Formats: sequence, structure tokens, C-alpha cells
Amino acid sequence: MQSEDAPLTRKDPKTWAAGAPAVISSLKHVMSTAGPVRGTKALLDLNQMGGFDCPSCAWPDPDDHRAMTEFCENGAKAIASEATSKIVDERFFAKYSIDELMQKSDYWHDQQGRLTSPMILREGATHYQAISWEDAFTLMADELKALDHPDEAVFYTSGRTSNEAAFLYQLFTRHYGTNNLPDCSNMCHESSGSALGPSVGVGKGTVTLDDLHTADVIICVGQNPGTNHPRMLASLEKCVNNGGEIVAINPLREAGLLGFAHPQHPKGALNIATNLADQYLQVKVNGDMAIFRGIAKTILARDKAANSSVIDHAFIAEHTEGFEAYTQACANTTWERIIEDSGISREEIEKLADKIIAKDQKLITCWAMGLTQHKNAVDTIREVVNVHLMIGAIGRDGAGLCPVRGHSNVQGDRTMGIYEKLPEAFHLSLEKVFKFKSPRKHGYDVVEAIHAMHKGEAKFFFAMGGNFLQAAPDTDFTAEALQKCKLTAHVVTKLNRSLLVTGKTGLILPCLGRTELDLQKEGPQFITCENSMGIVHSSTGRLTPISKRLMSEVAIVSNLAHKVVGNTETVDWLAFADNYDLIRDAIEATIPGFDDFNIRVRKPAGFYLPNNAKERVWDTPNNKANFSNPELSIFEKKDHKRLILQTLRSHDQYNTTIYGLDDRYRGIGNERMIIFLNPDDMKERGIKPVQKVKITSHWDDGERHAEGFLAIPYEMPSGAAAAYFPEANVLVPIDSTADISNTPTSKAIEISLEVM
Ligand SMILES: Nc1nc2c(c(=O)[nH]1)N[C@H]1C(S)=C(S)[C@@H](COP(=O)(O)OP(=O)(O)OC[C@H]3O[C@@H](n4cnc5c(=O)[nH]c(N)nc54)[C@H](O)[C@@H]3O)O[C@H]1N2
Ligand SMILES: Nc1nc2c(c(=O)[nH]1)N[C@H]1C(S)=C(S)[C@@H](COP(=O)(O)OP(=O)(O)OC[C@H]3O[C@@H](n4cnc5c(=O)[nH]c(N)nc54)[C@H](O)[C@@H]3O)O[C@H]1N2
Ligand SMILES: [Mo]
Repeated sequence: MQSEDAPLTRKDPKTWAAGAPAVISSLKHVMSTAGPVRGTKALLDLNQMGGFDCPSCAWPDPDDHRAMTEFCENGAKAIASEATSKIVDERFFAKYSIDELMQKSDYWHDQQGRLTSPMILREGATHYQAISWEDAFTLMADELKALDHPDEAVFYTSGRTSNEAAFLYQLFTRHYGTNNLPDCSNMCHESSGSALGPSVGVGKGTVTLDDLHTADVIICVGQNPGTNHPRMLASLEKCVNNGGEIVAINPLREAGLLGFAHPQHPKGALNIATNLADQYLQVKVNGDMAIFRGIAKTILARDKAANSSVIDHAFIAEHTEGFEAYTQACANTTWERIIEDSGISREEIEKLADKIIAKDQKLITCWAMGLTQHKNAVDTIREVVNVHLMIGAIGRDGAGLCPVRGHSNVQGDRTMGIYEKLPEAFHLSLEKVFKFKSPRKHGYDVVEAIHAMHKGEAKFFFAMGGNFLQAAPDTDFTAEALQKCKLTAHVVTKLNRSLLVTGKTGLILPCLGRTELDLQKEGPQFITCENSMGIVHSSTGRLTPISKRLMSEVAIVSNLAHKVVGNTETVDWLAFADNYDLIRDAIEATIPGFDDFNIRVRKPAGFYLPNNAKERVWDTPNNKANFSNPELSIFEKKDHKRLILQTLRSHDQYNTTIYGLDDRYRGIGNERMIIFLNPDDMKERGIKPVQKVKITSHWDDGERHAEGFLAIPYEMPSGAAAAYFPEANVLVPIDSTADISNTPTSKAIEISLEVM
């Protein structure tokens, strides 16, 4: 374990990612945490056909050949964290009171090991105590049955949950009578779904790995793949080697966008990196919509100058609506405004547009949280789609849209019906197959759920994975909300802060991880996941579970459902847990695209789900792909002297799980309480490097404060600032959310600084 008292170290930011340092870091984490035997066994199985799916990101595996080492440094850290041989058992909880555990850091929490048995924190108690599974289920069932209305219960899902567990979970909550199924997506790619639905009719990406390898231009906007999707770098490298070009749009110069040394290739292992982005636009925070409007303006101009030979007019005529209005919106947007909003010169934007149209216009745009977590996220993403529609860069080889998902099964969970606003067709299908009345009233998303708990309108909080307290915005407000509940219960693998800030009663329900053997009555079971590209595949754990008392997520849901709802004419809850094939049959009966699920998912690489947008079939109300035409927008500060703070991930964390205290690519060692600032902005405010500052965020309802952040000068546009999630979540106002998607605006918080 790293010493938390070691002083901050600083180096120059790196200009390429991976290579030998990544391999060394992987081994260090795996050997020190999981130990040689458990660790090596887990690594050898990771992402192999017949092995388990990496619980880190949702980037797909190659369809055909997989290297023995089809994992990345951060996948290895995720495995080390899960396959650790350390345990947090009854003795641990007898030793530490809740108050003592609250004083420890998130890093310390993760280092303690795996949770091994169900625990209860009774009202007024200082320590967790053991409880039997049976008593835990009875307690939850009694509480649920005692509520005045099913809508007083909230059922959260984090994106690691398997398809099987997710399907049962939503089936249970709907039998119980509520659509209160907020999930981590609400804080993540909800804006992508909200944008892609009306634009192209499907809330998912439309490309395959082959498309990435053969694209002319890949734009990576608002994402940091070197840290968060490291295996994506191999695809970007392939694109470059095939003659494609990578363009990065990001306020920070991220190592993984600049260069990549493939650790499994001879050159890469010697730290000889392939250059990735050959154009790097260091956009102002939230200036992306302006850039895409500028690209569109340029393409329109080039088309006019070249006798309408640039834009795909045939595609537009056959497949789209709204082009005229969009052309007008482009004409109404001035270059002055585009340059002002983006901070990028007209020449640079034109250069990018010319790259896109130079050859076959095979354009792919990849994006993540740098686009989705803004007030105007939905408009911005629709603007990206507008550019694609102009040149027909969707539904053909080497071209399309690529929202890069976060959690390894976040996309699958939605497919399974984890959605507070489930479409009517899904309800009808559930009713047909399971012969019950599915509730129609929309449920709470994450922010609405927090408000409901805060107001006392929701009293029971159940989390299928995740770390709700630390992941949600406005930590103090969310803590109050959880504390007002009668019961909070968490299905988890590791200790985290959500287990310490509980309702009147708190429950810990420890479950098996992906790496572990899932043995049920009818033998060993596997689960399935859907990756970022809509491929459904199996995942089989083989490690001996760290404790005999763990239950699988599926078994936990079926036992709870059995107690709360009881068997129906069509559902035998406990039978589902004995044999997951039965759940897959139920999924096949309910959800289109899962024909012969049990047969097809046993094929080594799994199968692709149908994706109509990829086939140029548009499931929109008008059966067309739709241009949008909003006015250009950008985050506006109330006071121009203030800064815009974005909260992002370091290289040593998985969301709220802190694996280590370094952010190697950005040159930071031993410290997480830092704020990156533009050097001129620091000078102007009289802040010296590594001086401690107090951050105040400003919002309509008042101020929020966070103290003790070290100021780090970093190359970024003036006016921008960056601090790590979750330490900075106290600053994110609960009501600062994106239009339409209601996603917290974790990438744009108005702040001021004071030297401490
Ligand atoms: N190792 C590891 N892997 C992960 C995760 C993890 O925590 N650790 N998390 C997983 C999850 S759930 C998710 S959602 C993904 C997250 O993956 P990312 O979205 O890559 O994660 P962030 O760290 O939030 O990075 C946001 C990036 O957007 C940039 N950015 C911020 N604001 C703007 C803007 O206005 N415009 C532009 N163009 N860029 C901007 C930031 O500088 C940063 O590079 O990763 C997944 N994979
Ligand atoms: N300020 C700010 N806030 C953010 C973000 C941001 O960029 N900035 N990003 C947002 C995003 S993109 C996301 S996705 C959310 C993430 O929100 P969550 O998904 O809620 O959080 P995680 O940190 O991924 O959850 C980690 C916990 O999951 C549990 N866990 C791990 N593996 C398993 C498993 O196999 N089964 C079960 N049942 N539990 C398991 C462990 O106990 C661990 O402590 O946070 C959001 N919050
Ligand atoms: Mo995410």
C-alpha cells in the first residue's frame, strides 16, 4: 500500500501512453494486492474466450484473434482490486466503528479487501454486526411491504451488473410496482442516449472495431482513453497504421491521445510509441458545439464551391429531415462566435473539416464524459450527429458514431430494462410474457431519487453495486438524503463510503465478483454482458470465491423477489437462480434481438445485437434521421472572473474506487487533493504552485466549499480548472444538470479560489 503521507511529486506530463511502464504497473498492482497465484490465474483468464469479461471498461475485444494478454494496465488494476486475498469480515467491523471508518480515505477503504458476509448497522449502533442472509431478506421484505406505495422505494444499479441480474432486478421491481430504477447511466452517457434517440433512433453507437481500423478520420472528443479505455489505443494505432488520422479535441493534452506504445508489440515494449493525434484542438471547456458548427459551416462552403459534390445530398434526401433548417442555423452562426466559444482558430477548424472530406469521408466520432456532463450536452451531441449526417457518415464501413461507454455492462443493463422511463413496447412485452400489470408511471432518475429521499418521499434505498454517495453530485446533500431513509442496502464487493452513510438501518450484502466461480444448484453458471459496440458475450469466473458466504447478484435478487412478490403463474424466482439459462430464455422471450440466446452466447465471441441505425433504418417518429438546429450555446459563468471546474479521473482510480495515489500520465505522484490550473490564471490570482487553496462553487442556491486542494500549474485554456472525482463532488450543485438528460454537469462548475 502506498503511504498516504508521502509528499506530492511532480514530473512533466507524458506524451505517450502504455509501453513498458504500463506492464510494470500492472504487475505491481496484481502481485501486491491479489498475490501471485490468485492474481496470475485471474489475469490469464481476463478477456479470453471462455474466460471472464474485464470488469473495467466496456471497450470490446477483438472478434477473432486475442493475445494471451488481452488486458490493459487499468484492467489489471481492476482485477487486482477484485481478486485481492485480503478480507473485510466480521472481525474487521468489530474493530472499527463507523466514525473511525469515516475518517479513513477512499484509497484505504479499497485496500482493506473483499467484503465476506452480510452485515447490519442497526439504528443508533456504532458498529456493523453480522446478520444471516435469511434475516437480511426478511428485513428488506418487511420494510418494502410496509411502505405506503412502491414508489417510496428506490432501486439503483451500477453498470457492472450482468444482463441476467439486471433483467431479474427490473422484473422484480416492476412486479413490486415501481419504475424507480435510477442507474449510473443517469450520471454518465444519458446525454448520449437522449441525443441519439431523436437524431438516429437508437441510443447506442453504430460502429464496430473494424470500422475504427478502416476509418479515414477518428475524432476523439471529450475523452481520455489512455486512462479510461486503454485497449482503445490499439484500435487508434491500427487506424493510423492503415493511413487514417486521429484528431483530439480536449482542453487537456492527454498522453493517450498523443501517442501509444503497444506493450504486446516489440517496438512498443521498447517504449517506441506510434504518434496518434496529428491535430490536437485544445478547446475551451464546453466549446465543442462551436467546433462542430464550424466544421459544418466549412463543409457547406466547400460543397458550394465544388458544385454540390462534397455533401452527401442523396443520403440527405433519402434518409433525413431538417437539413434546410440546419443549413440556416449554420449560416446564422458567425465565425466570430465559433472562435470565441471554442478558443480555436478558423484555420484549425477548416483544416479539420478538410481532413474529413479529403478522401471517402469515413468519419468516426468517439466521445465520453467531456461531452455528456455539460448543461448543453444533448445539443452538443446532436451537433456531432449533424456533421455525420451531412456527409452520410453513418451506417457505412469505416464511418459512424461511437459513444464510448464506461462501466463494462452499462449498455447491457439498459437493454435489459434498467430504465426509469421504460418504453411502452418493453412494458407490453413484459406483460405478455409474465402476465402481470407493469407500472407505467415514470420512475426517478439519480437526481430525482436524491431529491425524493431528501424530501422523505422515498424511504427505502437498494443499490445493485456502485457507490451512490460518492458517485452522485453534491455529496453533503446526497448524504442527508440517504440518512433520511428507513433502510439502505448495498449489494457490493468492496468497502466504500456509501456503506458508512446509511439510512436508520444499513445493510451490506456482499456478492461474488466477475472473477469468481458462480456455483448454483444446477452447476457452475456464467453471466453475459454487452459491450460498447453491442456485442453480447459470456463471462465465466473461475477463482474460488473469497468467502463461502457470498451470494451471486442473481441469487440475491431472486431471494428478495421471492420474499417480496412471491411466485406467480409464470415466474419461479428461485428456479432462475438455480440455472441462469432460464433467465436467458426469459430475456429471449421479452427483448428483440436475443433469438437463440442460450445457443448463440455460447459461441466464443458472442453475437452482435441488431442496430437499426447501422443499417440506415431510423426508429424515430418520422422514420428519418433528424438534423437538429439549435442556436450555439456554451456554459456561461455568472461572474466572468471565476473559473470553470471539471471533475475527472486520475490514472489510478476506477470511478470512486481508488487503486493508488498517482496520476502518472499527468505527472502527479502521491496526491489526489489537487486542482490543475492555467499558469496565467494562477499568477493573476496570486496563487503559487502547490499552494493550498479553498475552492468555492457558485450556484443559484448558494455556495459550496472544499478545502485543502494543492494548485498545480498545467497547460490548459485560460479559465479552465480540473480536480479529481469524487473528492470534488461536494462542489457539484444537485440541481446543476444537463437539459433533457438531467445528468449532473460534472464537467462545468463555476468556482472561485482563495489561498488558504
Ligand atoms: N481506469 C478507468 N477506466 C474507466 C473509468 C475509470 O474511472 N478508470 N471509468 C469508466 C467510466 S464509468 C466512464 S463513464 C469512462 C469515462 O471516461 P472519460 O470520459 O475519458 O473520463 P474522464 O476522466 O471524466 O475524462 C473526461 C475527459 O474529457 C475532457 N473534457 C472535460 N471537459 C471537456 C469539454 O468541455 N470538452 C472536451 N472536448 N473535453 C472535455 C477531460 O479533459 C478529460 O480528458 O471510463 C470508464 N473506464
Ligand atoms: N463529479 C463527478 N461525478 C461522477 C462522474 C464524474 O466524472 N465526475 N462520473 C459519473 C459516472 S460516468 C459514473 S458511471 C458514476 C459511477 O457510479 P457507480 O457505478 O455508482 O460507482 P463505482 O465507483 O463504479 O462503484 C464502485 C463500487 O461498486 C462495487 N462493485 C464492484 N464490482 C462489483 C460487482 O461485480 N458487483 C457489485 N454488486 N458491486 C460491485 C464495489 O463495492 C465498489 O465500491 O459516477 C458518476 N459521478
Ligand atoms: Mo460512467
